[in-house]
Amino acid sequence: MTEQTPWTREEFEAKLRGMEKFYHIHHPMHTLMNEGKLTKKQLQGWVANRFYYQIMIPIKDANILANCPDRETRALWTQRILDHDGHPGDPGGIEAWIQLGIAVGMTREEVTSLEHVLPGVRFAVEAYVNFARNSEWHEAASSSLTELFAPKIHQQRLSNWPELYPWVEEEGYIYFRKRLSEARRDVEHGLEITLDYYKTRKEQERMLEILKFKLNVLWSMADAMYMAYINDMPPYFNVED
Ligand code: AHQ
Repeated sequence: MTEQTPWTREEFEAKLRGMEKFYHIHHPMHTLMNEGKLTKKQLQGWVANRFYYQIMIPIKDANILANCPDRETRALWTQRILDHDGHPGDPGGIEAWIQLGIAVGMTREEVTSLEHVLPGVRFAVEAYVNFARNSEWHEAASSSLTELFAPKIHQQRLSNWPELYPWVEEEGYIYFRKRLSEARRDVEHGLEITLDYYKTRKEQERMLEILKFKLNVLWSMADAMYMAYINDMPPYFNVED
């Protein structure tokens, strides 16, 4: 069978952006959230579970750094870890997410204890970290490109929550504001790595599979939260103590 012609850079980027329909902004967990239909408890559950994703992002990125021999790439990629872990002058995204937890009515300890993290969320996040740990660094780096679609979901929260969830304290918005610009910068770098690396059509198709894997990670996290907090069916809900 003859090798199919590779997509041009523009066609390849359009194929990647065409995956937006699988993004978790379309998951009922997020559509209910964006319609103001979550209770305080359900929103707290989402924040507490997403905290596990947030604290594992720097671990994921450190694995990419460990696998990446290219100094220039590492120098840029290191910024992602600083953005989350913080550095002098910026307490970082993980601290901002704890502020979000407090802003929705939890204590710092309730968030950082990970007591609310659901098995399905833990498994999905760990699948992402293990993918980064065990993959060739370009493939791991390009799996972050679900963030092509992230600015819209951050903007949605910033625009809609104040009216939908007026009880959320102002500090809760720090993370989403911070992430708006960081995600755009990260996507620029991630896209450049991706469009440069996958040359043949087969490699380009492989990248679409990698992006679908990461979209599945985000969708599965939302599935676990929907079961527990919307269907009121947390793990083992029907098992007698
Ligand atoms: O807050 C998010 C974040 O820091 C990251 C890092 C990036 C990655 O390396 O995979 N992806 C990501 C995402 C964040 N927020 C999610 C959201 O819905 O708030 C979106 C998520 C992503 O699109 O991958």
